[in-house]
Amino acid sequence: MSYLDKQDKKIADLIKKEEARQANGLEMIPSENHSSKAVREASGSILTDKYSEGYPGMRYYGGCEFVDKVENIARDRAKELFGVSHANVQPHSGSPANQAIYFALVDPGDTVMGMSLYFGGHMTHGLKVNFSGTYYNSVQYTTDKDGFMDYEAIHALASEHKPKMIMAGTTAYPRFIDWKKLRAIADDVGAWLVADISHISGLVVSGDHPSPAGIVDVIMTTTHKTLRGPRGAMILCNGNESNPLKKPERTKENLPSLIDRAVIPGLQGGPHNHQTAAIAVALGEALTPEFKEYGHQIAKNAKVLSEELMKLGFNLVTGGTDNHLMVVDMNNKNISGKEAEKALGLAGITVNKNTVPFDPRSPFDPSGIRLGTPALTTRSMKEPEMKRVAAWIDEAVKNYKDEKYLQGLHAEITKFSQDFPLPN
Ligand code: DSN
Repeated sequence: MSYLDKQDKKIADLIKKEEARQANGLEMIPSENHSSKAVREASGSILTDKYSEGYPGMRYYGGCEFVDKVENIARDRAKELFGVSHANVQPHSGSPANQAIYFALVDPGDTVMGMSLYFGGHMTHGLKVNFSGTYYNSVQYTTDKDGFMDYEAIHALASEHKPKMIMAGTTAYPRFIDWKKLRAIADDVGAWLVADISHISGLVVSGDHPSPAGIVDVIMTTTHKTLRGPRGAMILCNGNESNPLKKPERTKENLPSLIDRAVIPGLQGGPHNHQTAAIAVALGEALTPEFKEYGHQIAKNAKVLSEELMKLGFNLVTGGTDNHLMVVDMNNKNISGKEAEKALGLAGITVNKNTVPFDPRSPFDPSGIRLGTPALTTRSMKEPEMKRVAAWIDEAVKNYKDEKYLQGLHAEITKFSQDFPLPN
């Protein structure tokens, strides 16, 4: 019996139930994954008890000799993995990391540009109700009618509005992002170019998505999606060695200092040292040849799953995928995204409802669903399993009103899942 079982049975039981839910079903939300036991051990370690505001060697607290080493290892591994000269591993998660980037590069009231959430962007890329659309003059680009990024339209919009920063990145876009085209647009209008690669960073590491390193000014990634670490985020850039003690000019050479000062004291207090340690462990895993294989398999699985779904008559936005995810327009199946999410959930397949480009429905009850392969690939599923998963999705959607049928499907999926246990 664990300490938690003895002390707080209510919470212990809920954690066990969540573990069983994950183990007995198929996690297909493309931003989710299953971290290793080593990552979770570091995340649940005694480092959670330590304060260390500042950076290694420059802390406002005593007793930081070990957490300094942990943070330096995380930073070095991040730099090696992404081929940059500077890494800040302290942002508590993706939204604060993006907030720090705004704080570093632009001022309230400045014009910023990003992809609309409803076309596959993120809230922090300029959504009106988010800080990014409230305190900045946000201009949003969409996709073309087929769901592809339209670089000519983005260029035209940038030329019209002259943003000071372009926040490029996606959460529900199934195709490669052309960093060089975005660089040319940013250069033409004199904007900073930021790549939010939270979704695809694992694929960037494995070479299955072009890397923005050396092309964009700043890279941000969360650490818990395809990168398969703990919840957290990193900001990566090139430039002179960081001097977080001095307020720098906004130049490319000063990016490391600008970012570090924006994270603390600009935005956050103490870093989460347990999280930093777990990030270091995950980055260590990502540096192995096995992780490259993992990234390749995520992409292969997504390709097969998307082809199978299309054979079954599903309408995929952009007609397929280049990465780990797909957005499925359910309109031709006469079921809404919300209904599909619920039916698939009852069958043990977890996905999320999602808008499709130019969605006639509301974001709370949109036309589509978003699904991906990172978590299933972690459980060692390969192409044959993707074919079975596609067939189950089809059956669940066809029988979405029949709860008994969906429960039967869940039992079948639970049996199948036992051959693909969660890591460790
Ligand atoms: N919430 C994340 C996602 O699901 O894509 C983005 O931050």
